[in-house]
Amino acid sequence: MATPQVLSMVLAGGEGKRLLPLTADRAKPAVPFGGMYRLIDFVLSNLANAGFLRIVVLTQYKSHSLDRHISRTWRMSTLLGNYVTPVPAQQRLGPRWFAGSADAILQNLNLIEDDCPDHVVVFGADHIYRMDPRQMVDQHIASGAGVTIAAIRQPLSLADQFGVIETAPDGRRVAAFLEKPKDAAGLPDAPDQIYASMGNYVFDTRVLIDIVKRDALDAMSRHDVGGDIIPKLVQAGQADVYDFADNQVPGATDRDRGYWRDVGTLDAFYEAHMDLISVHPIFNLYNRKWPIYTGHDPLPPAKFVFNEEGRRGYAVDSMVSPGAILSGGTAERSILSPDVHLDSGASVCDSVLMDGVRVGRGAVVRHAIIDKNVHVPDGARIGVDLEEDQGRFTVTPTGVRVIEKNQIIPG
Ligand code: ADQ
Repeated sequence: MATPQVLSMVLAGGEGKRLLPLTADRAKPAVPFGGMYRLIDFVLSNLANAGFLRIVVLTQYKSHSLDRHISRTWRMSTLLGNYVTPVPAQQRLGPRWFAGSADAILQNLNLIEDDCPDHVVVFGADHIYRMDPRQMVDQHIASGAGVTIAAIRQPLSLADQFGVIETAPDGRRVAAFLEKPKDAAGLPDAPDQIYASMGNYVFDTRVLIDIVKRDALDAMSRHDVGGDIIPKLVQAGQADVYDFADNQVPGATDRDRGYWRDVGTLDAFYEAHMDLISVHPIFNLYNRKWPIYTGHDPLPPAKFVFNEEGRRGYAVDSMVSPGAILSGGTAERSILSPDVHLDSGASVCDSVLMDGVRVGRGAVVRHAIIDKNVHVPDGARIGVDLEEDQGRFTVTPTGVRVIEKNQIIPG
């Protein structure tokens, strides 16, 4: 049997409003994660590891850093027709931006028509997980469904953030689908859980082309994949579910099998980082059999200096990226991205520092996410006085201080 032809479309145009201020200047899929990565590296690594090497990334909102990251990191050999191409909104169908994710697909149908795939994998771009999409495509082909939706159990309390799926008695066919319902009911066998769409779909090519064209004519539609396309295919009896719990990734451990995080809020983003630096993280970045790829400027190894003032630079329970220099400054339970500098006596705890952050002499940073290139002046205190911090930074419901890119902090 001939290998099925698969084209992957990664939806990467979302604004990510709930991640503000980290998305003030960049699309959500370009938000840095785990010191060395961008959110989009996770979905692209999953596709690349599966050998799905014809990938278009649909971008729109503040896409400059996303485009740059993709072009630099994800340049692939064009031998055998492989590519990862960022496709900006081009207003092909008239002078308007994408109305929603389904409109983004509609405006790029030429890419599908040019490629002539049998199936189109349409994945979101802002989740932390490992998944072998071949297994989902195999199920999709075997079942003959028009669309197959990846699904995972999630807490009932999060129902209003997800597409909620009710399956038919066979456990496969989607009987009902509600996009972000306010009053979802729990599952019969687990009343405190729902079955959530992961925002990852495999479409039969003809079904996809047909539905986005029909949806374009629907004046009531918001032209959103989760909000409009999927409910229509469910109603037509054409949608199946793929249970993420069945996915087996090479090298996965019992602990990280089934891990999936929608880091849609600042607190979820922070928690996912704290997992990485826990002694036994659930998500295993060290799985060499299913690597998460990324790219960076060449930088020297991280350096820890016992300085001339007799202060030791050290980090414990932390991840420290290349180019970092801890010159008499310390990090505990923190993630330091490339090119972070901690000066003499600086103390950083329970924090995420992005590229190029400088923490001055004697400064204290607690419970914070600090975006790129922020300079914390000598002696400054972040995460110590809640009232003071509320006046100058974003403070999340759990008290994480978020300092935006290039923000000037008074000394
Ligand atoms: P959300 O993530 O809230 O829910 P959405 O904001 O549409 O839905 O984002 C889905 C993906 O599409 C993201 O990767 C985003 O970057 C991208 N995107 C959004 N608008 C776009 C546009 N105009 N152009 C290109 N890309 C765009 C979705 C589903 C839910 C599901 C959750 C899982 O709708 O059913 O449960 O994902 O997180």
